[in-house]
Formats: sequence, C-alpha cells, structure tokens
Amino acid sequence: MFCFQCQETFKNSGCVNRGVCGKTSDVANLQDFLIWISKGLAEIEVKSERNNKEVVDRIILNLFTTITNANFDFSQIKDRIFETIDMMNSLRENKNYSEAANWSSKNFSEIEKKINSGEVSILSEENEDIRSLKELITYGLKGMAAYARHAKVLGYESEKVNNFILTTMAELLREKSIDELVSLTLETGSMGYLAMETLDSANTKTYGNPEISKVNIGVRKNPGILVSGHDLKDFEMLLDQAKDSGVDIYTHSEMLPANYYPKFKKYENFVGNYGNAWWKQRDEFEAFNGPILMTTNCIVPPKDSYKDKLFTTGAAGYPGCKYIEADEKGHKDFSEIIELAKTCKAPEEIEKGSILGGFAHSQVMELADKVIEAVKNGDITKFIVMAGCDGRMADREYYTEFAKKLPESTVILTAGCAKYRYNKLNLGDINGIPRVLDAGQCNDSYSLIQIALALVDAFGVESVNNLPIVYNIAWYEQKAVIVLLALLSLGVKNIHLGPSLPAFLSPNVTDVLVEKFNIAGITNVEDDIKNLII
Ligand code: FSO
Ligand code: SF4
Repeated sequence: MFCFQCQETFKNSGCVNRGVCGKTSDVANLQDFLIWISKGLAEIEVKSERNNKEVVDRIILNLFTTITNANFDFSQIKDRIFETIDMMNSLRENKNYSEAANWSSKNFSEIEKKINSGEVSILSEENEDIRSLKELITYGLKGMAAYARHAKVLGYESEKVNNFILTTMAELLREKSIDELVSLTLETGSMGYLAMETLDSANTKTYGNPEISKVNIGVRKNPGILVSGHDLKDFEMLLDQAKDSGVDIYTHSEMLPANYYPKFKKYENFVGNYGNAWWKQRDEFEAFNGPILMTTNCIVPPKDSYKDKLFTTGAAGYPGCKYIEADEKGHKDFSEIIELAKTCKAPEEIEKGSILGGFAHSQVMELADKVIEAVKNGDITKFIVMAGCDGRMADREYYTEFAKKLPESTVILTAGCAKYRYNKLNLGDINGIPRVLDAGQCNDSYSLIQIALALVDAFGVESVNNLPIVYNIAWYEQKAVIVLLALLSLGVKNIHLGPSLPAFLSPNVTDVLVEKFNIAGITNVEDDIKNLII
C-alpha cells in the first residue's frame, strides 16, 4: 500500500504498511483499485452519447467511500468494485478505451495480480510533480463527491458538478502537462465551490436557515443514540423514527451543526451535542453507553466495549459493525438501533453547559450592520478564518493556544471540526458579537466565503484580499482539500495551512502555490500572531 492523502500520513511522507488511521494495506490497495476502475467507468460514460445518472452516482459513491476514515470494510469495497465492473461491462461499446476502462474481470485473483503489479498504485506515476497534481485533483474530487452526495440525497444536484466529476476522472487517466494540471486544479476548486453552494441550498431549503443556537452539551436521563458524520438526511430519518420511543438523540463531532437548523429543533427528543471532535470518539463513544450511528467519516477503529453498538450507513463502513442500507427510495430503517438503545444505560455526563453556534451566512447577514459598525469603529480589528479539521496529533494544541492568545479585538470565523480546539474557551464577545462564529460543518465554509463577499461589498474594497481577514486553516482529510481549492479558485491569497503542508504536494507544486497564492505553513503561536494579526 501507499497512501498519503491525509494530514496524519506516516512521517508526513506516506503510509506504507498500515494507515495511521487504522486502514489495513489490503483495504488501501482495494481502494486504489476502486478509484482506478472508477476513472475507467467515467471514461466509458464520457465517450458515450448517453447521460446515465447511475454512472455519476456510482462514481460519486466510490470516491466518497475512499475518503479518509470513511470505510474500512474490505468486503464492502470489494462489492463496490464488482458492482463497478458490472456497470462497465454493461456499458462498454465498440470503442477505443484505456486499460482501466477495459477492465472486465471479476476474478479476484486477477484483481489482486493487478494490484500487486503496482500499476494502479499512486506511485505508478513516476513524475512526482504530475503525481502530486493528479492526486491533489483526485482528493479534491473526493471532497466534492462527498458534498455532492449529501446534496443528492436531499434531491439537489448540479449538472455542472456531475459532468466535471465525470470528465475529470476520465482525464486523470490521460497524460497531462503540468500547466494543464494546474489549470484543472483551479477548475476543481471552482466546481468545489459550486458543490458547496448546491449543498448549502439543499440543507437550507430542506431544514431552514441555521440560526443562533445555544447547544446543550450535557445529558438527560433517558437512553440515547449518538449520531456522527455529516449526513443531515440520515439524522432527520433517525430523529423522526425515534421521536416517540423514549430514546434521546445527540449529535457528535461534525453533526453538531444539526442543532442550528430550525426543523430539527422541533423534536423534543433531540437533546444536544455529546463530546468533541472525531478523534476523541474511542473514549466518548464508550462513555455514551448507547448505540452510535456513523453517517460518514471520521471513524476511528472502535473499542470492543462499544463495537457491537456502532452502526454505519451511506459511504461509511467498518468490518463487524452493522451497515444500514437504504431502500430504492432512499428510506432507511433505523428501528434496530432504536430498539438497542432502549436496552442501554443513559449516557455518562462528560460535560455540562452549552456552546453557541449557528452563524451561517443568513444569520450573519442579519447581524451585518452591527458587524460593519464594529469594524468601522475599530472594535473588531481582524477576522481570522480558522475553519477545517481537527486531528489527534499533539501539535494541534497550536490552534487552542492561537485562539487563546489572539487580541481581544479579533473574531474567529470557523466551520468544520477544527472548532473543537477553541469553541469551549469562552472567548467572550465584542459588542454582543461572539468572538467565535461557527458557521457549521466543513462544507459550510461556503458561508464563510459568503460573509467575506458581503464584506467586500460593504466596505467597497476591490477583493477579499483587501479585507481585514486572515486565514489560518487546519486540514486533515480530502473535504478540507476541496475547501482549500475553492478558496484558491476565488483568488484568496495568503492562506496559512497547518499543522503541516500536505505530503502529496511535491516541492515544485508547493512552489507554484506559493508563487500564485502565497500559501504558507504555520510556525509557532507567538510568531504567527505577530505576523498575521498585529
Ligand atoms: Fe472533520 Fe472528519 Fe468535516 Fe472532515 S469529522 S475531519 S474535513 O471528516 O469532514 O471536518
Ligand atoms: Fe495514512 Fe491518511 Fe491514508 Fe490513512 S488516509 S492510510 S492515515 S495517509
């Protein structure tokens, strides 16, 4: 195996024997194969005259399945490979195709032989700059696919995004120059922005605009179900099915923003948020006592103490944990989880009190006058975008320290699970405007962009780069990659990215990003505050 798609990759170089995330080498190899034939399937579709919706849905699911910490289940990935091959075999025409598009065998030893040849591995591309750009684009597509799928289950999709995913997957099988790949990278960012916009419409039109919310982080006395991941539709179905069951529902990690949507607030059995970012789940899931539903990543290999209570659905999967399948209409039956919950103890209280959130674009626009006035009179001197992901490495403590040491005239704009590094610090407010404004999930970075664009208008400046906004973004997996590419495609400069720059960026590709966008890493809290803020 060789995988370097996430921030925690081994020695910031690449996981080779087993993933730091827990992914085994046989699963990693199958994922590489799945991506390779998904590119082949895309080529078959692009070369046809059809517009087969099932093809793009399949490719989106395959991409999503290979995101960091989403699916560790060998047999599920094997099934997806077989289903993809079946689809290719039924759609192939009498045309000239690449080897990936021509792959037709479901004989597993032949698949293994192909994997063992190294020809579908990331490292099969020998030119490290081409490899770097192709992987950067592929990871951007993975993040985009996740967002596209969340929108799709709510009945929203963008033809442009779908077509881009198809054509780009097919293009990645071809030889490309560095220049072509650099422009494809930026196009990937623009399409990522569109995918986030589509998901924002899907979420807000279905569940209402997020509003300022005080979220309970304590517990009640009933047994509960904990829902993690990003899929709001799964959350809604579970909430609805559990409403009269006597079982309470809690969010975990990236599901926290469900607490900000008006439609979910109406459920009396919806208690609040339990715990913190994804990487603390091994302790928190144990203390929760009840079943847990993972609707997407990030899964950490579970402890035996709760493994039989961990359920997965959608693109997520873990061997030995029950997977909940959707029927043809997308409906999922969560009764088994609800029944199991009834037999469990109530959650152990690990925290008390509340946290504040719900500052997505529509809510912030309502506060716009107040915000603009505070900037004009100097009460707010800077906004710091600290969106992105959290992770388990100790050096992420940087973000807590950074937030603590920021001048009191600054406001943090956040989205994604990065917020757990500072959302319980009680950083106070400026004229009633909280100093940490949480827009929601990582895809709600879209809201942060909307807020920046509104400020461009309000202050009559030329671009987002002339605003008092600095970017100190934490990344972990491929959804953060698409958010980053979206920002770059909008011309945002001077982004600081940490805790380390991606291992998949070759020195030359890093130079291009530095030259075009002045991207930089982070150093230490004191120096970064001095250089970025003061
Ligand atoms: Fe976090 Fe995981 Fe949302 Fe990611 S839970 S790390 S960027 O999946 O997607 O922010
Ligand atoms: Fe390693 Fe990250 Fe890949 Fe897991 S996803 S194998 S930690 S690079």
